Formats: sequence, C-alpha cells, structure tokens
Amino acid sequence: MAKINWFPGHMAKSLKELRNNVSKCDYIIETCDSRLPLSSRNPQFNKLLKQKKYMLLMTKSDLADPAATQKWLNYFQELFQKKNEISTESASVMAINVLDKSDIKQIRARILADNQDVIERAQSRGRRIRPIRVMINGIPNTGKSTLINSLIGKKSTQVSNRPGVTRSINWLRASTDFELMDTPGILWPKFETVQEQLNLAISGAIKDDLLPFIEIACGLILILVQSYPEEFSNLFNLDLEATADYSNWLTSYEFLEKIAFKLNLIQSGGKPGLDRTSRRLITEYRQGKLGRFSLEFPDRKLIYPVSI
Ligand SMILES: Nc1nc2c(ncn2[C@@H]2O[C@H](COP(=O)(O)OP(=O)(O)OP(=O)(O)O)[C@@H](O)[C@H]2O)c(=O)[nH]1
Ligand SMILES: [Mg+2]
Repeated sequence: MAKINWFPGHMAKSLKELRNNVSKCDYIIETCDSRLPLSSRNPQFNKLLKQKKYMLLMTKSDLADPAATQKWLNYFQELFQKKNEISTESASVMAINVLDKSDIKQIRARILADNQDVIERAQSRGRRIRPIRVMINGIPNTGKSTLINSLIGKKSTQVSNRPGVTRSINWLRASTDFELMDTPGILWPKFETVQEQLNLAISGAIKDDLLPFIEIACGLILILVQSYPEEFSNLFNLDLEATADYSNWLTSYEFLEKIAFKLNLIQSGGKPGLDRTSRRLITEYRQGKLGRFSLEFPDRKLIYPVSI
C-alpha cells in the first residue's frame, strides 16, 4: 500500500486531549460520513467512551443513497444492542443532513431527551439546570464544526470543505441548553485496507495531495461500477457487460479514459485529459452532482484491488 502520511502530529496530540476531556462531558457525539460509515469511524474512539452516553451521527445523508443509509441505521442499532460491542451507558444512531434546519431541530431534541436524567437530577436538587456538555468528535471533514454552528445558530467555529480545518479543542456555549466541544478531525495511524483508504480519499477526509487524483477517481469508478452499474452507465452513456469483472484498476482506468472523451476533456495531441477528468468526477461526486451514491454497504462486500 502506498506510504502516505495522513496522521500528522496534531492528531496524536488531540487524541490525548480528548481522553483528558471525556470525564467533563455528559454526552459524546461521533460524526461519520453516511456514505462510508465503517471506513469513517475511528477505531480509537471506542476506547474513549468510558460509559458515557454516545450517539453515532451519520452526517451528509443528503449525499448518500437513502436505501443504504436505512440499512446502516438498522445495522448500527443492532450492533449497539449487543453487549460488549461498545462501552457506553447508552448508544444510539441517527442520520442527518447537517445543513438542514429541521434535521438540526431533531438532533437538538434528541440530545435533550437523552440527557433528561441530568436535567431531572439538577431540578430535584433545586439547582439551576446546567448546560449539557457535549463532545463532538469524528474524522476530518464530517461536519463537526458545521453541526456546532447550526446548534449555536451562528458562525462560531471555522468550517471548510477541506479536511483538517479545526486544529484544537474548543468549548462553545449554545444558549442555556448546551456547551459544545469542537474537536479536530482525528484519523488513526495505520489504515488496514484498500477499502478504507480509498473511501477516505474519495470523500475528502484525507488531504487531496496525499494520493494522485487519477487513483482516487479510478477508486470511485471501481466502486460505482460494482454498486450502481445501471446508474453509472447512464451517467456517461457507457456500455457495461453484466458478466465482466470490473473489480480491477485496469478496467477503471479504461472507463476513466472513455469518460474523458465523453466529457470532451481532451489534451493537445488528442489524448484523454485524465487529471482534469478525475478532478471533475471527484468534485462532482463530493457535491452530490453525480447522484446519491454510497461507497459501502452492510449487506454486500465489494471487491477491491490488493493495493493502491
Ligand atoms: N451536503 C452536506 N455537506 C455537509 C454536511 N455536513 C457538513 N457538510 C460540509 O462538509 C464540509 C466540512 O464541514 P466541517 O464542519 O468543516 O467538518 P469538520 O468535521 O469540522 O472538519 P475538520 O475540522 O477538518 O475535522 C463543509 O463544506 C460543510 O459544509 C451535510 O450533512 N451535508
Ligand atoms: Mg472542524
């Protein structure tokens, strides 16, 4: 597998800081991307939870395939019911579009409902209700800061479509109900599979200069052609054979060349402009312009090349 450094020093430092801050929180929300819920969960976070109330928040549901998202919701609900799977007081899962106001209303209501006991305890002691302290963690670019700004109702923390924008832990007050802890997106030191490496690159969770765009685009084609063959062939008017093996780099590369010609992205000399085509594909995929396509599924395994 290509040697790329997606785990800069600030992530290791931030993980330590998160660990030190867990005890101050009532509730932990982990964000992951609805299109790649497995690849976008940091396996190190599980050790942080320490019997807290926990919610897995699948963001960007507006960009994901709704049928796949529903299956993932069922998958995690079942997983969280099993003992020993997750070391929390309670665990739930929700899928939202963080940019949608009614989804934000729902999550606000859910946080309050899940912390009703904290509120009631304070009331029974005749105390003023203190804000519920919520830690929001997750890998880069999964909407943590956007969620915090939406819950607060104004731009309090920086947001961008690039990964690695938030660099330090930051407590923010949202009305009298919540205190929210924004945290830097944290990945883990070693990716185990081609699947997670590709999915993270396609979705924009790792920096774009770590892998060539052509490889990321070939990865996207490899996944789409296996998961959404009809939609993929309609998008670019390509012929797909039902029996062909599309799980290798070579066929993805050939498709990329064909797409370059279909989009008329030709270099001087008549060669396909593969870099421009790749950038276009990835950008449009990330914006949801190609369609609502998920990258992984709980009920089927895709075939990946052995290395990138
Ligand atoms: N379509 C869509 N875009 C979203 C959603 N949530 C966040 N975004 C976009 O995703 C990008 C990343 O959002 P951020 O809030 O900066 O992500 P973050 O998790 O704080 O990222 P880091 O600080 O790098 O860890 C921004 O361009 C947001 O507008 C969502 O639910 N749907
Ligand atoms: Mg952020």
